[in-house]
Amino acid sequence: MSTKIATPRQRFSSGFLAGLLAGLVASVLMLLLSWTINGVSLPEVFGSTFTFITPLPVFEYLHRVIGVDAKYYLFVGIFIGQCLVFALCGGFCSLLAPRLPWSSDAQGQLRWQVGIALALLLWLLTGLLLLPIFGAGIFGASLVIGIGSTMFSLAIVGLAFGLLFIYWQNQRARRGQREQDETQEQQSRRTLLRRGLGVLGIFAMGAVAWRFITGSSGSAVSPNSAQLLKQYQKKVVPPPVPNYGDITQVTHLSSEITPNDQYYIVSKNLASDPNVNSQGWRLTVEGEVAHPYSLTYDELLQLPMKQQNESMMCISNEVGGEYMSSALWEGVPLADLLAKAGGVKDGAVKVAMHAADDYSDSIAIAKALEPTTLLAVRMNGETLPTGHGYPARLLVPGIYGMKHIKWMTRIEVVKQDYQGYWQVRGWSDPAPIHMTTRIDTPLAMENLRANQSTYVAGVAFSGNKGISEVDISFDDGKTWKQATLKKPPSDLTWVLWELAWTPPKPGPYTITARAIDLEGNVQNPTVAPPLPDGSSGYHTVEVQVA
Ligand SMILES: Nc1nc2c(c(=O)[nH]1)N[C@H]1C(S)=C(S)[C@@H](COP(=O)(O)O)O[C@H]1N2
Ligand SMILES: [Mo]
Repeated sequence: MSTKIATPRQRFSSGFLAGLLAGLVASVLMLLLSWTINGVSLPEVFGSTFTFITPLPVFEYLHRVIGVDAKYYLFVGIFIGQCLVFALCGGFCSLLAPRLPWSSDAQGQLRWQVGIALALLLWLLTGLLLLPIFGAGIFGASLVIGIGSTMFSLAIVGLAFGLLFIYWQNQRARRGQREQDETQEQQSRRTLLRRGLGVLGIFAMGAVAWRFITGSSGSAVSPNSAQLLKQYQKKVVPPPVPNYGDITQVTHLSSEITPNDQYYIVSKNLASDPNVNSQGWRLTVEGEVAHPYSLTYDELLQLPMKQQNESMMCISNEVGGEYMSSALWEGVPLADLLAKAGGVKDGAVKVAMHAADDYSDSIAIAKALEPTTLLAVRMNGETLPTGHGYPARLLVPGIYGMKHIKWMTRIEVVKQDYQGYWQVRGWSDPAPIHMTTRIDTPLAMENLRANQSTYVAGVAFSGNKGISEVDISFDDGKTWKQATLKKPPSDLTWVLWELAWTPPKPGPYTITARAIDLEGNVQNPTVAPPLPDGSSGYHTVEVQVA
């Protein structure tokens, strides 16, 4: 049976399968190009639009159910969708190509020129229609990677798809000719379909497994918030004097400084964070400044540096969650970079920051000029790692991680409001950190023994207001016991705390923790989800005492 005498339906489905396979290879190639040579990654472009148009309540629901890992599901969904679109292209090509007089050779095999024509068509459609519709401009003109890189990488991906498609389509047609037998043909088609779906399935399972491996640790917020709220006193005047002392570095208690390879990582990017080459990198300072300028990496490194201990927390961190870490940073004060431009002009209201992954955000001028707002180039004594924003990332103590822009390329002083990547998707713009206390040990559902001493320990973090007190309750907030604090390296970091505890009698216990900052503000017991302003409430851990 040749493709010539196959029914339209057979032609379509055989083209669909060849297209699915070629599309899978082309899509993987697209990711590889984006990782290696800054090629365009269509899943990023589509994903960014998807999160932009998703109504806030839907986003909020998905975020609550799936958490920060939602982006991996989104990526797998888009990736599979993209493969299916390639498959449809293959199907229609097989259906329509035989109508073109030049498309097949004497044996009824599709010529490779058809693959090139298909690639050209897809290239034009993507560059002139799809990318502009998805907000990336003609051939990615408004992406940081730019037109050239987008045109080039799309062309390679398109050609790979077109030629592989022709190859597999003809191979199938040839096999079909040999086999003649209709049932065998269908069997082989089914096998191919199974293989194709199998590969996609493995991808999907990989993503799901990923989620469970990296897993959310099952954080809990106090179930008795009503009672906690009733007796909540917002501010303690004067603020408590910190109860500093020696603490035991018990198992599971976070370390004061998080090693670079254990520091949490969050980015909007679905599959590929930018890999910036410092050689061609420039940092531009422009907008409402007297003298706009740009710096090379080496010039940036020559500027006076400041060391700063600071912890960070992601705005999507649940109370008790893992998206919180601490480091010793080194960088140039943003105020110095602005001063070098002759200062900001009158009427300027914000400093917007742009990054190599088309991420952007802004901070108020006053915040930009604070001495602790830095452009960091080193982390824990090492060159800033790629995942944390090499060559340079912003630090803005007191504000959620969202505004700690990584892979910085451009500082733009603006005289009108500026809403960043997550703000146009519904997240807070001022985004001040909500004070939080995490119980690191005991672990949830851990079995303890009555009359045997143990430790309750963890970290408390206020952003930039330090911690003056941490209190622990074993009776849902009726009474509190003061924990010992380890004197922190700065007021911008989390504070390690510890309380020795001997459970008096067997039974279930709920441990609740709260903190007070150096100004006397007490941690808010009101339970709130991360979206839109960041989570609040008290972390609780339930244990069994035997
Ligand atoms: N360029 C860029 N910067 C970014 C992001 C991003 O997606 N792109 N994500 C932000 C968010 S939401 C957080 S919480 C922090 C995380 O920084 P880390 O990965 O170094 O911990 O980076 C911020 N800076
Ligand atoms: Mo974040």
